[in-house]
Amino acid sequence: MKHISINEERLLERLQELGRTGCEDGKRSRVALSDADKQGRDVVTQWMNDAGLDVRVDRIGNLFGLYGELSPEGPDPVFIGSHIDSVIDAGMYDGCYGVLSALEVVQTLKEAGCAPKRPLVVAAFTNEEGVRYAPDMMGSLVYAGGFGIDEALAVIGTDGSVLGEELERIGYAGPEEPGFLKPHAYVELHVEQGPVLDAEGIQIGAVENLQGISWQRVTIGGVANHAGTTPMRMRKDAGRAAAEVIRFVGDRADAPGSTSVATVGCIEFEPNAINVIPSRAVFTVDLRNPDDAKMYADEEALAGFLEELSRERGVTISTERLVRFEPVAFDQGIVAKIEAIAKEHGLSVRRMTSGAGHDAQMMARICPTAMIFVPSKDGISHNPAEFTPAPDLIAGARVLLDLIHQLADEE
Ligand code: HGY
Ligand code: MN
Ligand code: MN
Repeated sequence: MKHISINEERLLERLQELGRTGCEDGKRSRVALSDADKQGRDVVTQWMNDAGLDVRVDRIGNLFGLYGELSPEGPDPVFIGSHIDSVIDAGMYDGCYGVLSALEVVQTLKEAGCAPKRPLVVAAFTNEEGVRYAPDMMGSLVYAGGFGIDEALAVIGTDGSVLGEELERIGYAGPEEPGFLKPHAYVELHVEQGPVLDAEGIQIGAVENLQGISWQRVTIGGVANHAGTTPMRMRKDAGRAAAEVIRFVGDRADAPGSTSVATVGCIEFEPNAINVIPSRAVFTVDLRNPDDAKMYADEEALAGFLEELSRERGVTISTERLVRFEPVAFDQGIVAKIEAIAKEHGLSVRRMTSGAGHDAQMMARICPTAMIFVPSKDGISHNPAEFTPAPDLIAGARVLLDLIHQLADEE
């Protein structure tokens, strides 16, 4: 392929600029469908327009920048994407790096006058994080047909808002039907968000699979009582029972030989007063494993523990399933291409599993899919200290450029 290279400064500057949206009191929270998310969406839409792409929005708010001739009888497009919504107090690379690198690659090919056989689509999917509205990876899940659009629009957020109303409010309730374009392939470039590449000093991850994700909300009902007068044997302490669950899931994941991970990320007590024994505890459990049977065994073990705890502590316990995504294997052909291209660039590369969920997990349901990782310093992510050095960012985008050029010229 004639020598084409990305505009490195433009990519790095856009990352910084997008990273400045959604910042308040020194914290970056571009939570799905918030004003901050709108701010980020408006900036990316502008850059897609500046690049001369045909900007489309679908009914769940997925944002697409199209390049090339799209027609029903023509070749299916190659999708390149990720997300720009973030967790609370987030870093600036998670998702944004993938969307902006996708835009950079397509803009570079367009500016070089390349007219690949296949059209190209830059995608920024709605609500990948699932922090405000479960499930996570929602926009790509709807796009892939795994979640009905009407059901998604009716989802109630952790703040009591209705997803569809918020989408209207920020002006991103688009006309296109989710799935309106059938992808020939989907590629997602992302920071690893884990410690593997950084610890091993490897520049590129050729991601061949992604672990399963199980999210549930647990509600424990106890009895409010005086923290001073109530004898320990008479207490029905929902807070103490919640603490035992947190300990249980952590110890099980920590057990020798375990390949599971687990955490309780959100918890609320009622009445939440220093001198009142909690009458209620509501919290979330996030369990993950690359092997579905092992994730299932973890879920069953937790269910058994909750039953026993309820009897022992005299509390009521109920659970609500929020998400269960099975592990996903990516397309070996694309993974091999990623490896080969990285080596051509003189980059160190290794195959690996993704510990985090990604839109690629959903797109793999409808087309050949794979991911490219670049290192996360000290493996930190979902944290403002998230960092990837510029040379690594550029290396990943260069691999993406060559991969997309190959995929876009496939028969
Ligand atoms: O939860 C995840 O792994 C992703 O960041 N949504
Ligand atoms: Mn992400
Ligand atoms: Mn994330």
